[in-house]
Amino acid sequence: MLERGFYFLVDLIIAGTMKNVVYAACPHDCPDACGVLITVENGRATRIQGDPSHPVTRGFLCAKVAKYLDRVYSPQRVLYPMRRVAPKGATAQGQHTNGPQTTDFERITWDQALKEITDRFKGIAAEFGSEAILPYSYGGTLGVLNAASMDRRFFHRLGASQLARNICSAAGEAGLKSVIGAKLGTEPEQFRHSRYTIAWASNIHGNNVHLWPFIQEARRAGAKLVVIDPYRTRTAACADWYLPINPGTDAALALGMMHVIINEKLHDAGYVEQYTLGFEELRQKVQEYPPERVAKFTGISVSDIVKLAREYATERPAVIRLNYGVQRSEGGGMATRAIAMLPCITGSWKEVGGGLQLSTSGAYGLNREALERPDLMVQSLGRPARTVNMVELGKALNMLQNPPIQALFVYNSNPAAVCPNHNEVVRGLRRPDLFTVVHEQFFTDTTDYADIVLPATTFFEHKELQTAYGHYYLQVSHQAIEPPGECRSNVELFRALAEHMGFEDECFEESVDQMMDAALTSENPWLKNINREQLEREGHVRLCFEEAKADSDSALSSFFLPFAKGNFPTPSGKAELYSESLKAQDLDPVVGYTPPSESRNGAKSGSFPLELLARKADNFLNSTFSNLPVTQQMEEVGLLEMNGRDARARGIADGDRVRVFNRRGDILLTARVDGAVQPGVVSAKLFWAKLSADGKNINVLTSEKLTDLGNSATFYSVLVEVELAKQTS
Ligand SMILES: Nc1nc2c(c(=O)[nH]1)N[C@H]1C(S)=C(S)[C@@H](COP(=O)(O)OP(=O)(O)OC[C@H]3O[C@@H](n4cnc5c(=O)[nH]c(N)nc54)[C@H](O)[C@@H]3O)O[C@H]1N2
Ligand SMILES: Nc1nc2c(c(=O)[nH]1)N[C@H]1C(S)=C(S)[C@@H](COP(=O)(O)OP(=O)(O)OC[C@H]3O[C@@H](n4cnc5c(=O)[nH]c(N)nc54)[C@H](O)[C@@H]3O)O[C@H]1N2
Ligand SMILES: [Mo]
Repeated sequence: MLERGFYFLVDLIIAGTMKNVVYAACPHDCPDACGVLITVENGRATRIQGDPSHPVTRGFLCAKVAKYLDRVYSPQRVLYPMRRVAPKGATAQGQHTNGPQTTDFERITWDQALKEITDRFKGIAAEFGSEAILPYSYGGTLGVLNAASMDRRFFHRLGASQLARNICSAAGEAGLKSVIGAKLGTEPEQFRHSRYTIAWASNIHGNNVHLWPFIQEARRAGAKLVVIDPYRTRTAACADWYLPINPGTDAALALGMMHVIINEKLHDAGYVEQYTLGFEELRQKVQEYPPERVAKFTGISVSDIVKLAREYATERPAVIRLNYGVQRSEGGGMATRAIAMLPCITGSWKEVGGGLQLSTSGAYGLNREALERPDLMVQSLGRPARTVNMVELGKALNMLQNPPIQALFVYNSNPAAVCPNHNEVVRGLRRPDLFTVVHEQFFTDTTDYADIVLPATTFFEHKELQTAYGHYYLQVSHQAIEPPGECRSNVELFRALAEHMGFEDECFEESVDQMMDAALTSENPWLKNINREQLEREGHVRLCFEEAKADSDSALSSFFLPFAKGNFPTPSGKAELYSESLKAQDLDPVVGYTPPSESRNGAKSGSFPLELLARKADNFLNSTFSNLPVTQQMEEVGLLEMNGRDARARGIADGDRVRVFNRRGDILLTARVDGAVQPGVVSAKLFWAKLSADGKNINVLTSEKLTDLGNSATFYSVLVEVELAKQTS
């Protein structure tokens, strides 16, 4: 049944055509979480546009979502449950499955699929214990319900292994929270009031494009934009000042800046005194990082370090847009921690257009317990089920014992493309005794190893509640069209699986609306006056900050300044420049820079001389969108970008086929000598393995090594060598 809400902007009947506009919210893994308007004519979506009334979307969409009708109506979509009838992986002809016309699978009914899956699960649980079953999900949709609700209830009740969802942001989260206590930051609307913006590891044009108009507005009023990134992004190309930095050295740069700021007394002594803890320890620590030493690590000159520090501390208000690129590095937690200290010592949290944004997601405070029901967790071994880090999937599938993983249930993710150490992941996925289920919209790299593929809806086809990690609006996304074929949402899939398992708990019967109401029933004061009916009527609603801080200065009351008067939700209630909890973990309680072992400054620098940035593409979203012709047209794939000096030293010219390799694997790419990277750094983009010329993916080169804080992935601490590819006739 179509679960439409009440929010139709237009409802027209023109010459027998039923036309309406439905409010929805883009659920893809992006900070912008756009409000979108979908025009539906006679049951078919005919147009998508950004909602002009959404204060951050402001009427435009990114290039990929603007073409979303091509995704929804793609002939490549998975439409029916399918069962594997050919061996896993490449078929005999070396062909991979990339469409419903596959001969690798046969169509089955939903009932057959659900029965087969639950029979296998029951058998595995009886023989090995239910911990032998591993769910695997990440950011396919960030919709509140379809990302984490019925699925979690199901796996808790089943007693499956738990998944540490650390592939993206865990190091940054740990670093940020160690200083300011929460994932809160400057709202995008305030960037227009900034006089000095640092985009630090932040490819705003590519990954966060709805922030860009605010920055441009500020620049038209005279503000300066500085970009710190080892890759010359489109954002860097547009900046007033671009500082290429050696990968993984950001903690050193931030410490060097603080060296200048503190020693030149450019910090805000009043703010520091009232609202921070450990300034004296920090003052001592930064003495180890004079600009002369920092310049050697970072590749940024002494004069530039000094200038950056002085400008940042004196041009007011100054804001930092920090993004997650900085924490995909072995020392990423400490790097985030060091950068997060900057606005705390300059006191820029006090100012409209000041502060820092890494994420805003901590503001929502939805009732996750009600959604996920951790209380249902079956403790078959007298303790909570073990936790497997999703970054270490290769290790888990190949080496984990007691019990070994016997079943893998993938949804909202494409691990055969996005996981580090791809060769090991694929080795595990090929195991004949592993039972793999994949719930997907498309036949991805991962479905090539699935025993059962199940068809998933897109956000056009289900109702959802949507938060954001780059702004402070909550949205309801309405269902615009009927699901094609037999697609089911994640919520409906896990509801059906629970029924087939014989789980009788009432929560498996809750409707989507009931779950939304439960999510909104929370202690969080910022949600106090927001209910589903309002969201359904209005589409997007700003969190209620004004109400919660009625005592603050009236001039500031329309802006959200979470730390203007301290109020850091840390153990001490202050910004922690010194952290007892880091000390308890045997980590530097202040902050420090440790060169990544896989870097030119690091212990393994001799073995492979070049640092690889295994980056995201501006026109894909991780591996999503990389299979659609309409988005492929916008993105050149299969390139290794390198500096002229490194190319010449290896006899490589622009356009040559090159082999990029390290101990973990190798991949063939085409050299592009374009000035995007400095000497010593090379860069390549994430893409589906099976669509690449050699069937490989850049993650053959990345490692399962974890970050210093948060046990996150280290996609940007990778050493490689490059050589001309041997000619094959
Ligand atoms: N178009 C598009 N948008 C996306 C995504 C996508 O794939 N494509 N991905 C989404 C996801 S999953 C996320 S998590 C968000 C946030 O994603 P981000 O973390 O912002 O994205 P990245 O591209 O990983 O990193 C940002 C920038 O950091 C740079 N960088 C890499 N290493 C270093 C370093 O050591 N120091 C510094 N200073 N910079 C470094 C990279 O070159 C890159 O330009 O974006 C989301 N938005
Ligand atoms: N080399 C390298 N690797 C990386 C990164 C990098 O920068 N470089 N970035 C890392 C980061 S930051 C992240 S967040 C991860 C992302 O890892 P993933 O979250 O796995 O990201 P995607 O590649 O976008 O795959 C999501 C899949 O979910 C599917 N999907 C979408 N909506 C739904 C739905 O409603 N239901 C179901 N069942 N499926 C759905 C999509 O079709 C898509 O195939 O990748 C990481 N991997
Ligand atoms: Mo991510």
